[in-house]
Amino acid sequence: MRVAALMVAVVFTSACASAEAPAASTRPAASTSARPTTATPAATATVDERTVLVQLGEHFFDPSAIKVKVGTTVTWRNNGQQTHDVHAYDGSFNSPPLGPGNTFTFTFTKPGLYRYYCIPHEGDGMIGQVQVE
Ligand SMILES: [Cu+2]
Repeated sequence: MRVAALMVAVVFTSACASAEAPAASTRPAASTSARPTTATPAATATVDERTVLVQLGEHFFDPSAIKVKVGTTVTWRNNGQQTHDVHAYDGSFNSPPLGPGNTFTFTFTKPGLYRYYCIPHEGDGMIGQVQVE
């Protein structure tokens, strides 16, 4: 079920990227190189890509734990029906409230373990972490 949701997330992201291409451009809108790549839903997914997608749902982050290299940009996308947000416990990053379909991105420039949570749903276990190496 979650795999299907992840695939949907990638499709949505691609469609979004195309829709945001400059209208005046005469070039084909085929720039898929920056498309976020989803990680396998392991306990801690190790990802080599420069851009990683984490989806938000009710009430979880998926994948909830990822391991990335310094310089990686993580995009959180709310694929749920409720409003969620993304806040680092150490204050490294704070998203505004994210309605359904909205995204938040942050580029990790320093190694470390970044634990984060969703303010309304922290009590429901909506927490995650990014290990940056
Ligand atoms: Cu939430």
